[in-house]
Amino acid sequence: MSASTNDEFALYCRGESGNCYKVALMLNLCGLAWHPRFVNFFDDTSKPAFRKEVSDMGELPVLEGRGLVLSQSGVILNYLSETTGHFGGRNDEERREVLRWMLFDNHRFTPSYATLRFMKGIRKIEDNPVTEWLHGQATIAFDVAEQRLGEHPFVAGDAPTIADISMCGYQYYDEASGIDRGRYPNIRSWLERIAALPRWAHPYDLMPRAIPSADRPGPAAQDTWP
Ligand SMILES: N[C@@H](CCC(=O)N[C@@H](CS)C(=O)NCC(=O)O)C(=O)O
Repeated sequence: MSASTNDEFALYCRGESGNCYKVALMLNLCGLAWHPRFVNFFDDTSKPAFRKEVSDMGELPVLEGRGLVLSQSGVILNYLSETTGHFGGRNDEERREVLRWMLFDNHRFTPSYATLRFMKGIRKIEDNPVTEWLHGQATIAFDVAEQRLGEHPFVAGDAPTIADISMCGYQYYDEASGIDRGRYPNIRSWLERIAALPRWAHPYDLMPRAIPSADRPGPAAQDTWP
C-alpha cells in the first residue's frame, strides 16, 4: 500500500540491506526529499510480481522518482551525484578513482562481507566451508580498504564521494560477521569521518526493518510494497 506523499523519491528498501543504505544515505546527505517504500520479506524481490512491476533484476534497492525507476546502487549513486553535483569527484583523476573503488566495492568488498554477515549475523548459520571461504574473501577486502584508508582520508582521495557512500554500506551494522573489526583502525576512523557529515544517519534510523528490534525500532513502514 502506498502512502500519499509529496516526496520527490521513493526508495524500495528494507533496513537490513546495506545496499539500500547506500542510496538512503546519499539521499539524506544530499538533502533530497525521499521516503522508504518498505519491501518486507527477504524473498519478496525474487517474486515474479516484483520483477514485473518494479525491477527486472529482482533486487533492492530501487529508486523511483522524476519519472525514472532506477536499480543497482552504483547506478543510482552515480545518477544522484550527476544530478545534484555532490560526491562525484572534483576532477577526472578523482572520478576515475570513484569508479575504480565502486567496482571494487561491488565485486568484492560488499558481496563477501554482506553475505557473511547475512549468513552468520542474520540467519545465524553455523560456520561451514562457505562461511569460511567468505571470511577469507572479506578479510582480503578489508585489508585492501585498510591500506587505502591509511593513505587517504576517503577512498577516492581527500574528499568524500559516492565511492565512500558505496563502500560504507554494510559498515555501520552491528550484527556478527566473524570479522574482527578491531584490526582495522583506519576503517574505523574513516567511518567516523563519514558519520560526521551533515545529515548522516544510521541505516536502522532511515529504513524500516524486516526483523524488528526493541533496541533500535527505526521508522514505521508507512509505504510498503506490494
Ligand atoms: N549490486 C546490487 C546488489 C543488490 C542486492 O544484492 N540486493 C539484495 C538485498 S541487499 C536483494 O535484493 N536480494 C534479493 C532478495 O532479497 O530477495 C546493488 O548494488 O544494488
